[in-house]
This record gives sequence, C-alpha cells and structure tokens, in this order.
Amino acid sequence: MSSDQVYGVTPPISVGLPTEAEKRASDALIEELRRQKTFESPSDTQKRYKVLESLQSICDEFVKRVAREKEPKNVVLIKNARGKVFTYGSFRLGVFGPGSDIDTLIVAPKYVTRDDYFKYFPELLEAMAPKGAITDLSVVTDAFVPIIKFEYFGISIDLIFSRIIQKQLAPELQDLKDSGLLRGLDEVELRSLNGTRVTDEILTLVPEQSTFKLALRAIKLWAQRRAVYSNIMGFPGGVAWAMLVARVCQLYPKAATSVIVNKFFMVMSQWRWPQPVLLKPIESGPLPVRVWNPKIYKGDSFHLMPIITPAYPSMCATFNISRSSMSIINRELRRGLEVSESIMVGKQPWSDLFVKHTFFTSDYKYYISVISASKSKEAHNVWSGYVESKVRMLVQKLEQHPCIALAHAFNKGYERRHHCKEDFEIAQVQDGSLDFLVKELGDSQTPIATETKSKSAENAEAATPTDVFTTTHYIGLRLSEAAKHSSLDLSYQVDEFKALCTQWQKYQEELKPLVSIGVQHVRNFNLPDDVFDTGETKPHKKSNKTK
Ligand code: 3AT
Ligand code: MN
Ligand code: MN
Repeated sequence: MSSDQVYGVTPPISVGLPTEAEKRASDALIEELRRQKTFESPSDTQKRYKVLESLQSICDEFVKRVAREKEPKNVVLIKNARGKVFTYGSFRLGVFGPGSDIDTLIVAPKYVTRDDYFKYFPELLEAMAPKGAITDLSVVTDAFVPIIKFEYFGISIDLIFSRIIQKQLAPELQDLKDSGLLRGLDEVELRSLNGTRVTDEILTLVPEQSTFKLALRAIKLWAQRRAVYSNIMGFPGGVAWAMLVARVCQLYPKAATSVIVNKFFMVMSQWRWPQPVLLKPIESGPLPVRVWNPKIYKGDSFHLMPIITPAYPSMCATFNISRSSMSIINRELRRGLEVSESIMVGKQPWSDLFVKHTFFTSDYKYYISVISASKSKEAHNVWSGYVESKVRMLVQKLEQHPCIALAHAFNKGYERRHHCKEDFEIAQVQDGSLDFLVKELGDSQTPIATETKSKSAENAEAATPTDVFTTTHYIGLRLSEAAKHSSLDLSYQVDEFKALCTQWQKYQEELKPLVSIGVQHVRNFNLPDDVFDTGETKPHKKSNKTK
C-alpha cells in the first residue's frame, strides 16, 4: 500500500494505527466469525475454483460453437474463439460463506448474442460437466438480468452473460474496468457487466482489502441477524453494505477490523442523509446512459439513503429504501453503535452484536401477512417472485395510512407446502391457513403435482390431492395515536395491492388458474410456530385485554 494515497471523496478522519487492545478486539471478532461459521473450509473453496475452471472450458467451447455456426469458413476466427468467465457478488468480494452461491458472468465476442447463450449454453453445460454434476437447472430469459441458474456439484451458480464489441476477446482482457467496453451494448448487457465492474472497483477503492473483507463479513452477519439485509424488501443488499463498509475503510485507512466495525456504526448512524455515500467522484462517461444525479433526475432526489455504485454508469443501490425501512435501519445502526462501543472497552462479547432480531417475538402486536399461493412449483417460482417484488409497494401504501406509524416488512418470506384434498382446503390455504401443512422431511415425500398446462391441472385438481405452495411475507405494524380513535381499515390499500399483483400480464395470460394472492391481519399471539426458533417464546394472548 502506498502510504500517502488518498481513497475516497474526502481526506481520512484518522490515519491512526491499531493499538494492542484494538488488535485483540479484532482477534476476538475473527474468532466469533469463525464460531458463527461464516468461513468455508479450504477444501470446499478449492471445489469452487474447480467448478470455475470447468465453466471456463465450457464457455470457450460455447463461443467456438457459435463461431463455427456463424462463420464456418473463418478458420482464424474459429481458432481464436474463446470467452471469459468473471465473478461478482460475495465470491468476488471474498466474503462468501458455506452456503453462498457463485455469481458468475460469461463475456463473449460480439458475434455471440444472448439468444445464442440461451440456446446453446444449457445443453453444452449438461453435456460437458461430469455426469450428474449439474442439477436444478433453470433458465430465466425475461428477467431484468436474464440468467441461467443451476447447481454444480451442489454449489449454486448464478450465470449471466454479456458480449462485448470485439471480434476476438483481447488476450490481455483481464478485467472489465475500461468503460469503453460498454460501447455498443444494450441495457441488458450493460446491467450484466455491471455486477463485476462494481465489485472490482470497490476492491480497488479500499486501502486494505483484508481488513475490508473481515469487517464486511461482520457487518453482513450483523445485518442478516438483525433482519436488515434484503434489497427486495427495502433494506440494503450485499453490494450496498459492502459500499458502506468500504467508505468507512477509506475514512480510517490504517484501522484494525474491530475499529472499522465500531466506526461503521458511528459514521453510518450519524450520516447526514440524503447526502449520498460515494466511494469516488461520480464519473460522466462516454455513453448516452443515465448516471445517478438528483439535480437532473427528480426520481433520484427521492432516494432517502443513497449509496452510489462507483463503476460508470453510477447508480443508486438503495432506491428501494422507504421511510419505514430507513427508521428500522437507523434504529439498528444506533443499537450496533451502543453494543460495539461496549465491546471495544471489553464490557461485552462480540456475540452480543450478532444476537437475533425480535421481529416476531416482541416488536409488534399487529402484523399483516401477504400470501402468494400456487398449485404447481413452477408457477410458484414465477408468481411468488413477482409478489415478493411488490410487497414494498404495499408497505409504502400502509406507511401513508393515518393510523399507521410504521410498517416494517420482514426481510424474507416463509415458504411452505400444503397437502389439500378438497377445493375448500385449497381456499383456506390461499387465505393463510396452516392446517394442511406438509412437514418437510428432507426432500419431497409426497409426489408433487407439477402440471403446468392449466387444463390438465384443473382436471387433476378435482380428482386427486393437490399440493399447494405458499410464500408468506410478514409486515409488522406500529399504530399511531390516530388508531386509538378509529378502527383500522386497510381494505383500500390491500385491494390496490392485490390489483397491482393481478394486473400483471403473465397472471392474466397464464398463471390465473394456478395462483392466488391473499392478505390477512395476524395478531402476534396467532403467528405460526415456524417463525420462531427453538428457545424463543411465542407471544401470549393477554386474557383480560379487550383490543
Ligand atoms: P451471498 O453470499 O450469495 O448470499 P451475495 O452478496 O453474493 O451474497 P447475491 O448472490 O444474492 O448476494 O447477489 C449478488 C449480486 O447479484 C448482487 C447484485 O448485484 C446482483 N443481484 C442479486 N439479486 C438481484 C436482483 N433481484 N436484481 C438485480 N440484481 C441482483
Ligand atoms: Mn452470491
Ligand atoms: Mn446470486
């Protein structure tokens, strides 16, 4: 590290070196991270590299195949045809754990299109990987970022694709930092390249990578335990938390891991939002693409906690954050500050920072549950994903209700499977009943009805038992003063939300006979057992209370 290089958009707050006590606190933190199983064994990590090597050869073969197809006479082109595998996400950042996927990007020369990718890659993958190695293959061509997902020797792989405008990939193409590589690409391709470009830049913008990675592991674990980790539910996701930790590393370039974690809570709990968090000045690049700028784009000025990606074209990674989720995040940052201050003076152990949230056990009396239900697994994958992406809209409508002070969506949905014999049982499940729950005993015990054509599914449903798949999201409500004087009527907000879900073209055209959306009130003492861990106490009904 060149000692006088300045990282970030301001000078550091402190360039102080760690004290012995701070080093000991870092060791204790790493010990706790180990205890909490956030590190993977070296042999499992070795397996990941083997899988990546294999993907690289499949990728080369794929490009060659397209070259042969499109330019059968061009011997030189075919000879030089190759692609390149890049990674992004937690693997690239070096903060992956035992259950992490590998987020992978394939880059190919310009004559290889996305259509080629979806046409050839899945079959080549199955053919070239060792027999039985590839499982759970699914292809999503119409997503915001189109993707092929599968497991390779049990490791989840998210595989996306982009070409770049080069006839052959330059042999010296080691990274994607050059913004010129974006020239001539469509929006989907830009988005696909973006993940790798952002993670790579983040790593170059921190003064000490090993400190950054350990601190980020701690913050990710904390955010997951406190249920403030989930882009889709209006909280920062992995990339956003990474950028916040990176910014704190810039402000304390020589500090120990323990100090970074403590200062993270200090700096972020006192941040003057909506001042954006930047890792470097925003670049205005060579292309006619939109770059985050609240002075030009009105929409950008509504971002409550803007955290801006460093790679051109810069975007806000946290546009999903709402008033309610912001107040939850701030509450957790203040708690983190309090606990970490106490840890740094030796009064508390690190394990206290990672104590589980109390969303279901004591935070709220009133909850709303959103239940997406489907009669086939395939339909459910599509439908539950869509509904999940709309839950934030319901939260925003609820926030505006005069009787609601806070609407807090839990960061993940609960997936359940139900075994129904009659139509009325299906109807009850769709309304949130757990009376027909299938206890998951390892993998599927009962055969799953996987009809996707609606006609056969309708016929099958009357005669034979149907499995119903549900995903339930819980929203905790804190009522306002106004709620004391009127009864809580959310029917308008709920109906609007349901309409939003059922207006979806895919619902209207294919899913309608197979899926449903339900919204229910749930009192804390009526929450289902499976949201509680062993050892947690479910709230009790107070016998003499009226409301
Ligand atoms: P894990 O260790 O895998 O849990 P991660 O940070 O790698 O943590 P993901 O694999 O979920 O998390 O995501 C990696 C990146 O993929 C983050 C983001 O740039 C992109 N990404 C994930 N989900 C979405 C989404 N729904 N829409 C757009 N981009 C997404
Ligand atoms: Mn990942
Ligand atoms: Mn992923």
